[in-house]
Amino acid sequence: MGFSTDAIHAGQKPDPVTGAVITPIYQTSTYAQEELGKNKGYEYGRTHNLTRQALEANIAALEKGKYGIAFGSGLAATHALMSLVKSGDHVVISNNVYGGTYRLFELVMKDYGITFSWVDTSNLKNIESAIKANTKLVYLETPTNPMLNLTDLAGAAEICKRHNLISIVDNTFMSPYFQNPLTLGCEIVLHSTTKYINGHSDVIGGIIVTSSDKIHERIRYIQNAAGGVPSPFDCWLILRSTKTLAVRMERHNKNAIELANFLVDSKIAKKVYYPGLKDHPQHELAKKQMRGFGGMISVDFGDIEKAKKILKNVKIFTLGESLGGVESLISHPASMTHASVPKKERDEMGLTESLVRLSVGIEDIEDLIKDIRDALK
Ligand code: P1T
Repeated sequence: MGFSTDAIHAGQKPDPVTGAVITPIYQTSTYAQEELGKNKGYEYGRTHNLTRQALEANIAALEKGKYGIAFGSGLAATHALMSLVKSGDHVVISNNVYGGTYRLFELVMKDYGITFSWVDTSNLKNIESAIKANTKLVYLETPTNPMLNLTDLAGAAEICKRHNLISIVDNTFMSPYFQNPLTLGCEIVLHSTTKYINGHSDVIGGIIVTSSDKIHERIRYIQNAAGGVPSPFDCWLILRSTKTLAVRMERHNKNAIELANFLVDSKIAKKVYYPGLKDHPQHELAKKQMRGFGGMISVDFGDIEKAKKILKNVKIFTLGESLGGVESLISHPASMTHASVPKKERDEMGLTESLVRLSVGIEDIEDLIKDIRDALK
């Protein structure tokens, strides 16, 4: 099936009781059992929920995976993946990831005896040379938040297979519409469904997709044992949103390409980071492994005062955390999403105090360009 057909139909059948075309919100914590040991396969809401199952099957289909396992946030999903390692194990990870992922690993998981090597995974040699005897996972984010660095996923997957390591890809920035890491040989995909997948800035959620029976079994067990599940209503909202993911992503992509070109041509910024620009160091890789360039742009204004001015004066872009919604957002990674990352490490990757991140929404592009231009006047 094509992407949009799957987005609209996968995981969803008319409700057997009423024929309702839309999967109902099974807002229940428990299920009536017929007699001791006899039930309809549904016992307790943390373990089984039909709205959640529909969402999991839907996103699994979009990511070309066998299984989806949904969580109450992207970070809850990332935390569940940590059940694949134990004290003494080592993880190789992209040096630029979402600041909350950094915080979870460096400031929480390290206390459990897990060690991390933060390397620039855009150079595959750095992955290979960071691998140790106790390495178990390679955790990649591509494109990265907020520097938009890419990792060659087919190349990274090959290294992981050769060393018998599990490859994990945070695919939040691309959404399954523009990139499918499993088809490039990676083993696990993670999304903050809060972002493009839900796309309307009204839900916090996460999901893990894999085709490995063994990984699925373990993560499914953790989903129930630790219990970080999303609510049925949130599952329903996300399921409603995936139906329009393709049209939304096309528009995010189109608007972001235009805005990135405007930012370059108008010379109002010192540097524009966007994989769709020809001068992005991995533009060719972007064309190879992605089907679009996405809606995220980072802009270094080279001057904190100029960055502050734009953050304060924009009227259509909203100053706020998060990304991937239909409305445009603007943020200051150094003091917001990446405040937990030490300044030295931020500076090393170009995440300066004058860097501003744009989540380009699906409004009229003329209005978005005018908003940025007017904000600097
Ligand atoms: O916020 P949550 O649903 O828990 O997702 C965490 C997460 C994971 N991965 C990536 C790439 C992310 O960008 C995020 C969350 N990011 C933001 C809130 C942000 O503004 O960048």
